[in-house]
Amino acid sequence: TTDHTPMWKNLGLDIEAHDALLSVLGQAYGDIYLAQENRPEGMGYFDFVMSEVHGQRIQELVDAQAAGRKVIGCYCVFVPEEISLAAEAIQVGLCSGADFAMDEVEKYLPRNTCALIKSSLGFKLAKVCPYLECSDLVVGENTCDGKKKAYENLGTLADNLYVMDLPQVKSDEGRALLKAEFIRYKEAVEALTGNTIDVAALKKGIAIVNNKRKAMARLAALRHNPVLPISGLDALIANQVFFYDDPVRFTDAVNALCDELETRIAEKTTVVADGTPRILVSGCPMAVPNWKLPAVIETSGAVIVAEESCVGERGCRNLTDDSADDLDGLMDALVDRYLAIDCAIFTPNTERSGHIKELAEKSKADGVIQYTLNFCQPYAMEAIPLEKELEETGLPTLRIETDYSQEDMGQLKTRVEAFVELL
Ligand code: BJ8
Repeated sequence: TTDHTPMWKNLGLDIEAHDALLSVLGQAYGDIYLAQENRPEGMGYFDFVMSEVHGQRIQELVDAQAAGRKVIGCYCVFVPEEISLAAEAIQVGLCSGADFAMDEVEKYLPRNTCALIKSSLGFKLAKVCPYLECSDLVVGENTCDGKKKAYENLGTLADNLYVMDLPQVKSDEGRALLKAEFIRYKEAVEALTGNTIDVAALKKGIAIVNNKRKAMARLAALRHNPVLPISGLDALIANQVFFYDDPVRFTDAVNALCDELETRIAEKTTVVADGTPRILVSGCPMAVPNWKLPAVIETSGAVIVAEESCVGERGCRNLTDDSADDLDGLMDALVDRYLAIDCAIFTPNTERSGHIKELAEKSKADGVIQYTLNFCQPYAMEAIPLEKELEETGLPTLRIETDYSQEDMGQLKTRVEAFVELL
């Protein structure tokens, strides 16, 4: 294997801290992922990508930059990859799924900030994220209060932060704001890359991202089958890799995995015993390497069949209509597609409960686990009325609030096991 240390040094990473992060990550991946039995062979691709997450993929980004392309890092599924691709830029997710440098972070952010936000700042302060360090532009967005205020801090640490404003209400005015912001983003990406986005380029960007989302929809649908051909943990990895792999190569790998899953279903090859309770997980995004709750669920006698999450259905649902023949029409289509995202930062956010019920029905879920990061008000606030509504339709629901620490593992396991017993 190649020694990537010189590249990491060039990016300004703290090599010692970064080595520590990689070793924890590798250990956890082995314990949680590689320890599973009867995995589809197609997961080999994702295992490889994960093993090279800070290696080969970063080398590709650095090589692309040497050839004149730009890299854009982002934290939210509202940042339209179609526009980035249309200007030949590469868009990557900045994952924020592990605690790092928490003492340092608490010099900038209050202790009662959600783990995702703390993590994003921790990776910056500790200089351990090569994606963040190699990004030419980092895009923050005005979503929840925690994120938008934390970007003010991030802006003092990074000189390449761009903040996208987002509506909070899906009114005509909200739509106009999103459109204006997408146009401003398009212009910023054009200025960054020196490439002008024309109709053909935007159509190409839309096609690449639509194909990626179609492949994810295919994977999601295969998990609805009573013969379950893949674990929730493995599907989660595909959903996480979605954010930073090359989009075309990723789409091919997901489609190849789906071909195999179709064969598995035909041959009745399943990853779980008959009658294993099927769980839908709903709520906050699970960024790499946040595998804590899924690992608890899948070692407690249940299996995850769907994620109502931005790392999952909420992020992938809906394609962009590419039928318009002018830029304005295509931008409108993008705005329509993104404005349909049912993130809890919107008020009201009435579509979400319908989406959860529909997903529960399609995936034949026996119960819903609502996952909220501690101190995440938008999702915690929605969880209470959602629980009532879901239980009224006969869907048992468990509300979990947790963070990235391992301290509550025992307690989580006890609660999840008790819930699974009931199903
Ligand atoms: S579109 S869900 S990716 S904003 S968990 S930081 S909400 S306090 S992540 Fe999100 Fe975009 Fe919405 Fe999706 Fe705040 Fe809650 Fe933390 Fe959160």
